[in-house]
Amino acid sequence: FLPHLQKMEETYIMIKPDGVQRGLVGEIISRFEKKGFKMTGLKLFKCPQELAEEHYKDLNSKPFFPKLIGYITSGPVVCMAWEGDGVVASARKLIGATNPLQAEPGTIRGDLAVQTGRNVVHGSDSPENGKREIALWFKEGELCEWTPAQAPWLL
Ligand code: RTP
Repeated sequence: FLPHLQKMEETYIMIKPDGVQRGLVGEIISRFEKKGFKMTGLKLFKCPQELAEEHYKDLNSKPFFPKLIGYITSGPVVCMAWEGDGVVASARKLIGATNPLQAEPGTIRGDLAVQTGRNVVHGSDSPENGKREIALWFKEGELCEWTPAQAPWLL
């Protein structure tokens, strides 16, 4: 068992087009940085229809699916990979409930969003989906392995 070679838990976080359009990119990234997680991938990206459909394939029978795909492909998104202890569940807490009306103040959606259909950010719902989504949205060579100089809890 070599703990330093164990891959940390990782999650895919995406700032949706409304977050980009409203100038919330810095604010949202800042919340994950301040929490103490490590960013390993970051890009601004115009999502093709097929990728949006693949990402949300579990929802493809829902009535809101076409609207959701239209929303996600309506403008650039910010794709991110983040790493850390319990990062999947913790990021979901920072993000808050799917419906911003139910999201607690202090969460990203609780503070910055109003409608479910414009809820500014996505976060993977399990470590397996974290891996799947990072592989889906990033190409090889786009992710960056690095060691923070002063954050021993990340090592
Ligand atoms: P996400 O995947 O974006 O992090 O959201 P989530 O897990 O909190 O919610 P999920 O149920 O997976 O839904 C994915 C996204 O679909 C949109 N949605 N619209 N009734 C509606 O109009 C409706 N329900 C869901 C939201 O953008 C939601 O985040």
